[in-house]
Amino acid sequence: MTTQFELTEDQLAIQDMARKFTADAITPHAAEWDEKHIFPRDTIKAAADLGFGGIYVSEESGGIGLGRLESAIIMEAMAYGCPSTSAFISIHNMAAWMVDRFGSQAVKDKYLPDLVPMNRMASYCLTEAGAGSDAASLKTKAVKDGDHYVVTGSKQFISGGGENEIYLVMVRTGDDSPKGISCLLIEKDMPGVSFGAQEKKLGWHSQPTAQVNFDGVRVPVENLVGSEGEGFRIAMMGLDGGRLNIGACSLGGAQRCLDEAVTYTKDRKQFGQAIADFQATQFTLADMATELEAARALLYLAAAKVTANAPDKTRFAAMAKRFATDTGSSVVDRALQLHGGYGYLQDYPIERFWRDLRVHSILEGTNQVMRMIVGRDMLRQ
Ligand code: FAD
Ligand code: 2MC
Repeated sequence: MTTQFELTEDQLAIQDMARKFTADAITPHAAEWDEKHIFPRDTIKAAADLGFGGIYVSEESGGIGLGRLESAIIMEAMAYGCPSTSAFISIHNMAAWMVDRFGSQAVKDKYLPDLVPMNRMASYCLTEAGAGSDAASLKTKAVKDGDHYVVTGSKQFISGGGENEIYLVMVRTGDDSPKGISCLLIEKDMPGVSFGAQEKKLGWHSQPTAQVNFDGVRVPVENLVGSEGEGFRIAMMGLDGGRLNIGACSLGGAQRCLDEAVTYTKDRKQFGQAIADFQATQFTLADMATELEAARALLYLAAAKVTANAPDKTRFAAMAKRFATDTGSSVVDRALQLHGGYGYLQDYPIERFWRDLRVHSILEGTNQVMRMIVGRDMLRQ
């Protein structure tokens, strides 16, 4: 009974590789990326050299064909150094998987050889100014004209916007229902594509976020991913995995802050003793560790369900995203408190993790939407 709750030797080896990569290539630089708003393209490319640009892209398509638990383990490990960079790689993986899983052979042949090694990087474009949580109300229009779609509209808050070369865009090809939505692959250089200014954000400074605009962009019909009308389902299936990864990024960031808090409280002395010797500190650390382990257990279970295509995978992915991101932020907040005033300074990494993790409760579906998904599913049965 116990072994099913432990990582296999292969999973431990993947975790070890991701941890080593993080310690060497991410952790030493993350504070500077954050402070100077540096987008670390070379480091991201180095992650792709390990296969992390196509973690759950099939081996036939050049990916490393792993499952969602392995992906969560990798994202968690990289987030220990920089949640923002790890989450950026996660979004690329979500888009690359959608191309592999739903794209025609022609689309796969054309794009995956560059997407998997991250020679070209991909964004996922669902949100619009008027369509956030109610994503199915999106208005970006694609009208067929011969062997092209003509796309007009605007996508809001796009991670990688302006930098990435490939945009997986949910567009309206039919009626106003979710079944009127399709998924199109649009290239940065296609005439009519433009970008808004880079958003100024609380966190996630190592990656760009911008509006993406389409003004009569002519997109070849062969760039349709899936069939016409299938776009919303494809977008939601992508998010089942994306939400796991975002939750995993919160776990990794929170684990880092918990480890920092243990070290700091053993070292810092007040009232003639280490603050770790106060029972209040020990109880706080104990709660942080307990809650983090519980969130990790749920997230790994949800990841296994998404890999297995279990009937309740969407419910579990939503539960895990909600719980891991809320727990992660709460753990980081308590780590900051245990650092006292120093936790508020950029001299220590905690405030960066506090800022980076905050958005995980909002994006890839707010945590209220996660509750909506779980609640609806419970009441449906
Ligand atoms: P709204 O939907 O307007 O929500 C506002 C508030 O109302 C929230 O608290 C919400 O939970 C609540 N609310 C809404 N409806 C309900 C309801 N029915 N019941 C209860 N409460 C409700 N999107 C992309 O497509 N691609 C990206 O790459 C991407 N990257 C992002 C990066 C960043 C840094 C950020 C901040 C956002 C990004 N997003 C991206 C957009 C993100 O997914 C949306 O911000 C999110 O889905 C919420 O939409 P909204 O901001 O319009 O908020
Ligand atoms: N897998 C497969 N199909 C799904 C699905 C899933 N996970 N979720 C929904 N569907 C199907 C659903 O079955 C239905 O099809 P059918 O009518 O054939 O049964 C169709 O999609 C419509 O679903 P709903 O009726 O549930 O649609 P509704 O509009 O009521 O609500 C909701 C959907 C609220 C769950 C969705 O709009 C949502 O997730 N909103 C949050 C938006 C979001 O997550 N944005 C993230 C943007 S990306 C980002 O932030 C990044 C950083 C990249």
